[in-house]
Amino acid sequence: MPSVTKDSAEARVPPAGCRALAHSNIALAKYWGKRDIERNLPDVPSLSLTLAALSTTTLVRFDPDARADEVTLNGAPAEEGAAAKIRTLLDRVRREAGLAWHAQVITGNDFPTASGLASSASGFAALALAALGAAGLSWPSPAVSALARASSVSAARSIFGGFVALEAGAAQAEPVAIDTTALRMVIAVTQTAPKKVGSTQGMLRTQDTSPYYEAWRSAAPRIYSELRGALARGDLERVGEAMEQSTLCMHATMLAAAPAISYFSPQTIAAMDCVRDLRAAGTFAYFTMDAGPHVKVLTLADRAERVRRELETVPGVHRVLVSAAGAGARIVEEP
Ligand code: 2P0
Repeated sequence: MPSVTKDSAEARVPPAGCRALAHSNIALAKYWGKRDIERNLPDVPSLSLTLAALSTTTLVRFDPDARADEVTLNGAPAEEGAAAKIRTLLDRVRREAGLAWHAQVITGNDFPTASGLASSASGFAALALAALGAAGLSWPSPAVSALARASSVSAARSIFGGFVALEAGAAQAEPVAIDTTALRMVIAVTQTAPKKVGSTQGMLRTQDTSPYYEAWRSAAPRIYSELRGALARGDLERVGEAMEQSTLCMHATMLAAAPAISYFSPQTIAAMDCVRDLRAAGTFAYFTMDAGPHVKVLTLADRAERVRRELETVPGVHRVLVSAAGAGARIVEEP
């Protein structure tokens, strides 16, 4: 039977476990590339907006009678790759808590998993917070962010709400205190199948083989600084321009990898054109795409419905979501 390795550990473990909720985030200035693969540190700075409309809820319960870690994702046993990453995070928490019990993990997304809607960001943020709580540990947010980052760099940012920055080489993200109430992210969902090349694999291949990686590595910090400065000045047009340049530079870098990595579908291109047309007609709207075909559009609260209606007319767009900025990851009671 598993045993407790520190005298006090057992007493702190809540028998009912701990449930946490984290929102996904979309980077305006993108992260793509690792400075330190072992420690999972980012090679370039990134800046994101946490989104209220996309969330993961995760329950973790350490159980003295469990014979193995059990992971349920959206109602079914998790596939081995995801389960192994989850066990690695649980092992870190067990070491910190001096606990040897196995855990039950029950996690669910309210949006399609692993399709480029940043499920690993909200997933590992919720898991980090729930696992610490279930082990009886209460850590400050920067330390929770570092734990989440060790599993998935973008998850470091989902610990915080609103705008969030993660510097190149940094262990944890930090909140950027800028008002988000006037902004919305409109998300055109173009498909729901899991992506063909995972983010980690995609960025490592890009680093190893793309002749444009060095250009990306030097451009990304400049774009990040420009975007962050424009945000602080309230120059939203400049924010939007920098945001589009960041995503297009990132995708250009990976298109030049060998073999090429291409996340765009015909619908992606059509939705980008739709956003450009909206802008030409005077509507504030700028796009960004991640490791998937969906198009996320930064706009203003009073323009969001118009942007949604236009995106709904793009052939191949299945569904359009409108999201305000979300809060940071938190412990929740029953779902
Ligand atoms: C981002 N993405 O800044 C970028 C833009 C996707 C495109 O962070 O290897 O799941 O687990 O650290 O965080 C997705 O990559 O990668 C990502 P790992 P992660 O949001």
